[in-house]
Amino acid sequence: MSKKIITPVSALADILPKDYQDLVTEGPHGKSLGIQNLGTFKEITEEHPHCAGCGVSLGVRLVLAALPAPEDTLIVGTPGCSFFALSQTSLNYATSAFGNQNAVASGLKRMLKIRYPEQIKDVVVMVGDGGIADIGLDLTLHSWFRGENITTIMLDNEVYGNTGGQESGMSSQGRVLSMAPKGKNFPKVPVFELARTSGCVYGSKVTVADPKRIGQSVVKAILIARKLGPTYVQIYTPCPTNLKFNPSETISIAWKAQKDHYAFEEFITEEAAELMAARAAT
Ligand SMILES: Cc1ncc(C[n+]2csc(CCOP(=O)(O)OP(=O)(O)O)c2C)c(N)n1
Ligand code: SF4
Ligand SMILES: [Mg+2]
Repeated sequence: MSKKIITPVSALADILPKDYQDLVTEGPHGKSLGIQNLGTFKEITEEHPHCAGCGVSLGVRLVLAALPAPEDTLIVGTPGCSFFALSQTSLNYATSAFGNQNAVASGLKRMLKIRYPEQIKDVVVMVGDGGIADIGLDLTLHSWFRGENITTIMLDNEVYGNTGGQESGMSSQGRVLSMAPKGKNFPKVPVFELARTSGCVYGSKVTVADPKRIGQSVVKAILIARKLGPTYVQIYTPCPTNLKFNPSETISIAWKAQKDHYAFEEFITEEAAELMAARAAT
């Protein structure tokens, strides 16, 4: 969505809602803003229908604030809680049948390269853990094997939040859930490790308790995907409703997870590291 597309014709300018006008004048489109500037600009997503304290909505907010070029970004989603916030943003957004997101994103990225040969269009998949680690795992892995220039972001709340608490491949072993009353009997699917061995040239594992690292990871992942190949960011976004904790504890739960099973991890190929170093030097 370029700034030109959202700018109203002068006849409509004063009858459009203030929120819309603010987006045109104070939004991040076409500006060099990031997570460090939150609070100083009109955000791409502000209202959402998520539960109080939802880690997924916080993850969505932080990722969107970090996008290096929101006006030239296409987000690809799939059913799941993130869908509700993403479909209400002032951003290009395409949805897919559950689990098909990386196949759809691959096609859209290829089409955008042909349609806009002189422009960079970032294609970013942003979906839940179930969408990637379960039903969409084959299509995700194959997009990585093929070396598609797309970024995949998992919002990992370790449960099927949207459908009432079924076990996900990313739920921790032993986790009891509304619809997994005996507890999960196998460990988290190692998607982060699979990303490393399946063709991703950059990967990062972070939590919503660390916005700065989310910002850095998202920027690196998108810039590297433009030039070199698939990248992956896995964000722990705990769900108070299904993991049954108080909504005010989301950040402290994520903080604790960082010291336990969700410590920060990052991998980067030599070529991608050189690309980032060259960019930092300019
Ligand atoms: C093909 C298909 N199977 C199942 C569903 C039902 N469904 C919608 S969302 C969802 C689970 C989403 O879980 P996750 O990806 O972890 O996202 P969350 O809601 O936790 O953010 C399921 C099973 C569907 N929409 N389409
Ligand atoms: S069910 Fe969980 S993930 Fe879904 S909106 Fe509510 S808190 Fe967020
Ligand atoms: Mg989930």
